Amino acid sequence: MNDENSDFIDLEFSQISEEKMSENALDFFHLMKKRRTTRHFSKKHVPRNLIEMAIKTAGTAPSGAHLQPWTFVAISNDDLKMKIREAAEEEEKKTYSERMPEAWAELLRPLGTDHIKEHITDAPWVVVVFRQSKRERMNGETAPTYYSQESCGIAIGLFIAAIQNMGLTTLTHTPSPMKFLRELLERPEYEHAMLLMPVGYPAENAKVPNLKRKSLDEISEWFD
Ligand code: IYR
Repeated sequence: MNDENSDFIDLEFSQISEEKMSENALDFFHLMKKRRTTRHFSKKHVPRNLIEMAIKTAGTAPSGAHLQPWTFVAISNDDLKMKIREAAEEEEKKTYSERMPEAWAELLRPLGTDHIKEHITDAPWVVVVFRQSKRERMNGETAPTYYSQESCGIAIGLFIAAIQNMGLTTLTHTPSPMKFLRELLERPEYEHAMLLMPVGYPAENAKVPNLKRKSLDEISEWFD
């Protein structure tokens, strides 16, 4: 702790009762339990400051060596959203019709996904998350980042929770391959698009597949 390179400050922490913890835990669980992935978005306007808050929340995520290896690109421009949609649909058309093996396709059929991506142009915002695989050292050399997949995955989880908490909805869309996003959004070669998330209100008659989530028993093992 007294290393000369370190700069430590006191942790901000306010203790709450276990009763309050249980109440908070239950409230948050109920909030997140209601989160669903719909592909049907309304075109209703969403102010930029809400997207900024979701990105700021995502930016609180822990990251490997605190490198914060993420760039969130937020797009509300209609022309750009249309270009992204066209490029995504072109790739996805090939994925769905030629590249996807049957073992994969059989799982997607009940989810009703296909290569048509209206959500990219319907939603007022599209947020694309880029993972930085490299960084610049103080001396100007290029060096790797560490655990960038894990770090970005955690940040995306916080982004999704922030969107749910503010009363909006988002969809985790993975147009594949995603290289076109780096080109369209003019990101450097060491940034890799990870996920495209339309954000907005659900359409009035938005539908979701009738899915069941695994129970606690099914997803956990305990050594009490
Ligand atoms: N990338 C495609 C296909 C797709 C893949 C999985 I795994 C999904 O859970 C849903 C879709 C797409 O985004 O449509």
